[in-house]
Amino acid sequence: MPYTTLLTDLTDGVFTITLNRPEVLNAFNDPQAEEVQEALKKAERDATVRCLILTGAGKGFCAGQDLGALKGRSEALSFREHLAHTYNPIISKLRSIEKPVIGQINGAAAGAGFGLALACDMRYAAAGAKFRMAFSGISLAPDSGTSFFLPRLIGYARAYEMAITNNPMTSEQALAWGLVNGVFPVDELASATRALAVKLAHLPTKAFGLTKRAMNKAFQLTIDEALDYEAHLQEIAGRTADYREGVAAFLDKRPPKFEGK
Ligand code: T3D
Repeated sequence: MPYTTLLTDLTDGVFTITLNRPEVLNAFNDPQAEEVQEALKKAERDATVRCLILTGAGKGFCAGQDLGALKGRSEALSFREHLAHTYNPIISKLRSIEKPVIGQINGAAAGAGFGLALACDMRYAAAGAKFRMAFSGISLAPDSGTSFFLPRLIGYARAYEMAITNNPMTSEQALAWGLVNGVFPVDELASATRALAVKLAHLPTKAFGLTKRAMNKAFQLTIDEALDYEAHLQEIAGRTADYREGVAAFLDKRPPKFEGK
């Protein structure tokens, strides 16, 4: 079935998911949340996908929950259940998919849309893009992983201030605070992100996946546990075809040809 809320493209090993509800800055309704889950599962299963880009159509990245779509929502609907069926599986999948995921932040990222951006492995933003927690603006608490990622990225005091003042952060501030990896003029963002993604898609995908697994896990471990876990993952990485190719290419003094396995 074609997607109704997304555009997707797979070229040169890069799977691009574009949220496509530009009239509401790509805010999420339930179909969009379901389709993002489906697209991520497809990208995870497809071995020809070796890097992902997540972006938005039009001038916004994603404004979080579509507040207009709440009109018909039953008072009895549990927020917990709604999150369990919409944003939580998306955020979990973005962290567990063992391929690099690049957030191409073309415009405003707010609420669950901010969470989406934060769950990516790297973020490149357009000059003029802004980031806003948004939850306290409608008297909600943080969700979509924002309380997990934001203090880790910019420190507790800045994260808490951002959450309770609801002040937007510019992409320049985000760069200075390490929230994004780079900022580009708006008309250069897509080509710069794509160039990086294509490059990554031709490098050792399995090792990149294990690197993500190691760094995800390291948040919960002591140094000795982390050393042991690294050794466990190296056992896996050291048995890949790409490892053998990497060493052979180095010794032959030629560029390696990585197949992602
Ligand atoms: O289970 C649950 O439901 C709980 C889950 C919650 C998850 C959440 O995400 S809660 C947070 C929801 N999001 C927000 O509260 C964000 C509200 N929007 C904003 O703060 C700002 O609009 C932005 C920072 C995103 C962008 O600001 P700006 O100045 O660039 O644009 P704007 O003029 O405010 O908005 C442009 C249009 O998008 C405007 O419509 P119009 O007037 O042109 O027809 C605006 O109403 C619309 N829009 C923006 N955000 C949303 C939205 N429409 C629906 N839902 C939105 N979230």
